[in-house]
Order: sequence, then structure tokens, then C-alpha cells
Amino acid sequence: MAEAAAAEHGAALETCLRDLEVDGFSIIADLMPAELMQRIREQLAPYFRGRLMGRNNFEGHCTERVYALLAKSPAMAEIIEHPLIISVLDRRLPPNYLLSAALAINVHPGETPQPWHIDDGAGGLGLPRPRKAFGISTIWAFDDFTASNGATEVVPGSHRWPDGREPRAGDILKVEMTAGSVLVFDGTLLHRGGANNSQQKRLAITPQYCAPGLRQIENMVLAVPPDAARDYSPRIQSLLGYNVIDPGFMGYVDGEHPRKLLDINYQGRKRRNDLPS
Ligand SMILES: O=C(O)CCC(=O)C(=O)O
Repeated sequence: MAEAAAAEHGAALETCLRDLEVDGFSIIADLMPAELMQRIREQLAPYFRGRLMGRNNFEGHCTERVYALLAKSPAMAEIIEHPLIISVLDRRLPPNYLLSAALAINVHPGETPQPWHIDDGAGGLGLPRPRKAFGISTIWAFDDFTASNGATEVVPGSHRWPDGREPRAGDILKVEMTAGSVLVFDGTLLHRGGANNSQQKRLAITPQYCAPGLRQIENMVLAVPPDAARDYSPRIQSLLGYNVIDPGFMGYVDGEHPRKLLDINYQGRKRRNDLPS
């Protein structure tokens, strides 16, 4: 049984990696169990009140966004560190990659399309596209994504486009997928939230990951401070930024490993009393 699951996982991984290479995105159908989807919905329900709509055209004036999800919904960890997603990240990003953003996007009826964008702004480093992606994004469908309810739109192949190239109508694909499915895409792929011309809301959750040398879009260690981060797995803690890039020790706090803020007994490899006297 376990072997069958591993083989299925391996096949899905290879398909996803090939899709990312060729098209810049991949759709993995029905990856999230209904029970997990329900738990996350319940934990986030108090934050969706239909009152705090987006503040600009990017957030969407008819869209509710909820940020800092790991401070609000412990079950979120199960999609953020889903084994298949982690296998993709391990193959596409350098070690010690980070969680750059994790937000819920509830697109209400009447929403218009979002501006086209890529997710790995590469920290304003001034690196022209086409270039390597410094991030991988995921969009998990919590409702069926349909052609009319605001399904994410992608531009297949645009992960290889230069800056400034605008998609034409024929370049655009609406990502129709069932609730529980996930869209995985390169940080350089053009995409946007679609218009919601239906009478129903469309809920998505988007964990986005970046190379460890980039600044995270969401300031994760302030969004999920030590008291909230302490109960998560070491991998989630590392994704949040309670981690250093070693060698180099990038990410230290007052000269110490940030994991000490979660566990006062944490010694790390470089204990001060290891120094020769
Ligand atoms: O809501 C969507 O489908 C996409 C949203 C998005 O790409 C974003 O806000 O960065």
C-alpha cells in the first residue's frame, strides 16, 4: 500500500516538474482531502466577514484577503508542507527556501480581473526576464474554479517571456479545477485572478515560496512570532525564517541562531563554549 502511494507520488512529481519546465505551471487534481479543506475553512471562518475588501485593484475591491494564515489556522501547515509540494520545492529551489506569502483570497461576485503579474519580483534586484525563477507559488482551490467565478488565469510559456510582453486573448488559459486541486507555478509565470461573473464566491489559498536570499513578501517572523511558531514542525519554522543559511549564518538574531527564540535549549552547531579557550 505504502509502495503504491510512493509510486503515485513519484509519478505526480515527475509530471509536475515536466509541466513546470515546459509550460511554467502544473495542475494537480484533488490533492487536498475534503476533511482538511473543511478544517481550514472552519479555522478561517471568523476572519471572513465580508467587510474588509481589497484596498486597490491588485487586492481587488470585491475580494477579501486574509493574511498571516499560520497565525490563524494551524491546519494550514498541512498544505504548506504537503509532501508532494515539498518534493517539488526541493527540486526547484535552493536549500533553505522560505515561505514568502500565505494568504486566503475570497473573490466575491462582481470582481474584475486582477492586473497581470509574476510572484517573484526578485526583490527589485533589477534582473531582466527571461531569467531563472526565484520562487514557486501554489494556489489551492477551496471552491471549484470555473470559467465564470474568477478562476486564476495563466499565460502558458510566459515564464520564458521578456519583461514588458503583454498577453493577447489567445495566450490566456483559465485554470478550471475542482475544489481540493492545486495550481503550482514558477515565480516568473504571468497570471492573475479572473473576473467573477457568477453569483458565488471563489475561495483560494496561496502559499508562495522563495529562494532563501530573497526578502519574503510577507514579513513572516513578525506575522508568525515565536509564541505562534513554537508548536509547528521544524520545517514550517524554517520556512517562516527561524533558520539560517549555513555556511554564512545569514538570518541570525543578535549573533545567535533564530531557533533559540523558539527553544531556549537549542544549541545549534556553533555553541560559544565550543570555541577554543
Ligand atoms: O486569486 C487568484 O486567482 C490569483 C491571485 C494572485 O495571483 C495574487 O494575488 O498574487
